[in-house]
Amino acid sequence: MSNRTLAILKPDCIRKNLIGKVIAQIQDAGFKVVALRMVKLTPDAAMGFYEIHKERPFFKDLIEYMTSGPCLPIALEKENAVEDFRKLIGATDPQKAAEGTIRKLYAESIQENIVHGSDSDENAAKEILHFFSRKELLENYAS
Ligand code: IDP
Ligand code: MG
Repeated sequence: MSNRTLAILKPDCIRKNLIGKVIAQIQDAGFKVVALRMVKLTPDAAMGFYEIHKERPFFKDLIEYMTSGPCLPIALEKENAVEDFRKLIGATDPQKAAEGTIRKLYAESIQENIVHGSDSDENAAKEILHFFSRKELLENYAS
């Protein structure tokens, strides 16, 4: 799945009514939507997803933020998906993000930064399966 990545439009993206604009920017950059769903994460689901950060000082706030409203996971496909998507979204801290990136354009703070993007092919594969079944990924791929 090295041509795939997982995006999540985070709760601030949904609250700010930016779903359309952000997905348009993603598609204009050449990504194909393979699967998409709106979900309200439970604390357990958010903690599982961000397990790697559980010792970090911002972990509790991150879980509160990610469970503060619905979010929208999207499985995306493109050659070099992981790296190209990280470029498209920009640095974690919007103040450090390059001009024109999604986080630079729309993010409020290092925490409320609009969008998630997988950081490696290995994590992309795991993260996609966190939200979408193999069956639906296969069906969507065939369509
Ligand atoms: P990434 O989303 O750019 O990969 P990570 O370091 O994996 O950044 O952090 C996961 C998420 O945790 C970030 O997107 C952001 O929402 C939040 N976060 C990261 N660093 C901080 C911080 O220093 N303060 C508050 N929240 C943070
Ligand atoms: Mg990360």
